[in-house]
Amino acid sequence: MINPVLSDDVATALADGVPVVALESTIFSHLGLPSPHNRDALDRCLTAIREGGAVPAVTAVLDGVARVGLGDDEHARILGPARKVAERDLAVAIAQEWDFGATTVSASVALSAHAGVRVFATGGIGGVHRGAESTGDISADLDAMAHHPVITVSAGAKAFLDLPRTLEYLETVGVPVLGWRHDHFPAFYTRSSGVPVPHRVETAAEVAGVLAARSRERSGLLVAVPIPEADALDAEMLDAVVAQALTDADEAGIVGAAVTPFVLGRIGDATAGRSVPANLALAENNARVAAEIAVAVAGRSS
Ligand code: PSU
Ligand code: MN
Repeated sequence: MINPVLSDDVATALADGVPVVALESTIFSHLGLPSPHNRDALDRCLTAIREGGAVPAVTAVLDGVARVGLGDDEHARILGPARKVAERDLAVAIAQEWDFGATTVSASVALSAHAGVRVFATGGIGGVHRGAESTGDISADLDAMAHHPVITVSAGAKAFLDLPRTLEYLETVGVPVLGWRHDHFPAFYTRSSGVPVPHRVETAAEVAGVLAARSRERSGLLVAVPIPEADALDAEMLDAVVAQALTDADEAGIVGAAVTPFVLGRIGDATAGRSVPANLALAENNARVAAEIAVAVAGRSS
């Protein structure tokens, strides 16, 4: 079985009951954000977690080793080109000794669980894609949340997924979805998708309480945090851009993994580059909320 290597500071924190927040590496690699914004995003997330009183734990596969927590000198290694690693790919990345496998949400949640880390922050999760009724494209992120006892903190799901179906799927697999001081599932760049969240929470202590009281020992939960008001993009404009980009992608025969960068590129063009600062702001905000939750979780178990 997989046995991730922990950095010294993460191992010490876990042993001492000090709060830890895991981060994925895909969003900070070239798969997620362009340079130099990716470095900025990573610095801001690490700082937000530390200022919140928790120890950050970046997950990745480096030189064929699954890692939870990197040394400061190693963080630069996740800022470049990468091979995407979902949970099922972890085993392959290890067996084939990949230089750098960038962990997605599913891989990060799995590694967090194996390391004993209870809280994980990201930008947006993967989910049920529009048209999944014919393509079957449903992100492994959803199943990972159902099968590992980790709290995922995100600003909803990727901008162009089928959000109602994503929430239906999470209901089916038994993942509680908690709106952070908000009644609607956020839509990444915008605060509300219009789809109600099943439950709303106001405090980190409530989130820790839900984790403690869940009925399946090996299941996690999702905390949906809307992007800060000042950083949100215009919802109507975004809807139109995404719809057009998906049509264009379809007509150009762009499918699978190539769709995300194509659509994100279009959103960047249409917002005159404002989508990248929005992405950074929401990731940092999620890291801050995750640290608060990690402090509450650690407080409960001490
Ligand atoms: N959200 C984004 N951009 C991304 C991702 C999410 O706006 O690049 C990444 C995350 O790492 C997430 C992954 O876990 O995409 C989901 O990929 P897939 O749909 O292939 O499961
Ligand atoms: Mn997919």
